[in-house]
Amino acid sequence: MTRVCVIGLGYIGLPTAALAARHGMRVFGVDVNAAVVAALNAGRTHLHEPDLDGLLRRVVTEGMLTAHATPQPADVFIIAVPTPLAEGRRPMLDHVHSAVRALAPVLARGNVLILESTSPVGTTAGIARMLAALRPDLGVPGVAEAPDIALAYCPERVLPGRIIVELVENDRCVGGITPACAEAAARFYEGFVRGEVLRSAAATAELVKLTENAFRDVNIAFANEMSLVAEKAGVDVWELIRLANRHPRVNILQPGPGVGGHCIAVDPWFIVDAAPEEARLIRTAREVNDHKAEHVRARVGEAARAMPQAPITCFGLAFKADVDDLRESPALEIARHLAADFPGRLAVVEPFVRAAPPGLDAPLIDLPEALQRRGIYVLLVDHTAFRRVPPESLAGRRVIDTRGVWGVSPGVPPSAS
Ligand code: SAJ
Repeated sequence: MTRVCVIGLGYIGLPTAALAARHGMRVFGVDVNAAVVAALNAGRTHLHEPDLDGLLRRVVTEGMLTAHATPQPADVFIIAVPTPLAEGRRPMLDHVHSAVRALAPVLARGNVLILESTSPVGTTAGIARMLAALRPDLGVPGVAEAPDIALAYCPERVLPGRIIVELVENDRCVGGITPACAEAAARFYEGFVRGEVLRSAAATAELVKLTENAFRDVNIAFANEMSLVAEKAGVDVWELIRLANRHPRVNILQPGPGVGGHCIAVDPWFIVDAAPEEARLIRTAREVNDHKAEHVRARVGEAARAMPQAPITCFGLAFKADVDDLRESPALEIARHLAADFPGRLAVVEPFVRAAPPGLDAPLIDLPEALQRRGIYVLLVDHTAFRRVPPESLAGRRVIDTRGVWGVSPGVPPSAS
């Protein structure tokens, strides 16, 4: 039976561990957070993700998945730890490096080590050099002529909310330090992935991941920029995009209050950091998307000053529809600023959150209560519950709809909304 050790039990590591266990592998999950380890051993998860709960309970009960504080001997090691932005928008690789130091002592001949964390080009090659220093007794690919282990990079590309489905269905790109490394890592994924597993080099696979998210960021920036252009021209941006998209080779994404989440709002900076002169469009797209949140805040500010007694209600804090994830959320940032700019006037409705997050000085109310309020409505997240709000509940309110779900466009003059 293949033994797998997954280091980092977050949104990627935990579902991957559960799926591998479900496919007959003996999995050891490792996390530095003792609460995560304890919860997992009790069959519980700290994440909200469709289908994950039942899957976990099953593999934990069967004894196929156990959680640990430190790496355990295994055949395949997967590193799935966060790589956030550090000071100066530089990639922070400390968690990856700690994981490598933690697993190095238990690494053995014949093992496969796969990095899944989003990483700048050269990170996997850097791990090879680290391992060569930490384990001089092992032949490390890229360093030794006759490698004893395989080392590869394989980015995840799953969409939060669809993680379990996409882990199985999506194609994977596996980049090895050598072709033999790619082959060994690809065979592991072929144990549970129904999509195609494509072999490449480590540096290419690292850049593939960054490219995918930068591509999406640039495309969303185009939509956000057009929303500003349309607003200035007094044109309904949603109708504009709907009509432009009837062209057979045009497919514009949707504008919003900015771009959030721990991936798309972060990863393009890894490219800019490595190629600041070359990545001009990618940098500008990031700036356009960040600016959109400031624009929304300014626009709500204008309305709030024009209606000095009016209560303000923000609909949504999450970074996107129907998730509870607040990381890098432009909605949360906008709400925080509005609460500070207009003390005592703001209330927030976010069905996916139980208590107001730190730094948000405004009461969290439920949807029926929110719809009793008058004044200014700011739609920040296109949650399904908000889509179902009947038009009559909006009557007489000043509506600023950043997602186009209530049929009210920022391009339409205020009197019409
Ligand atoms: N957004 C818009 N307009 C759109 C689409 C998205 O404003 O038309 C906003 C969302 O509201 C959100 C942000 O962009 O704030 C990102 O949302 P998303 O649904 O585009 O992506 P994520 O962050 O949930 O997941 C992305 C995915 N990457 C791509 O689609 C290229 C996913 O496949 C990756 O696995 C994930 O990043 C990751 O982990 O890197």
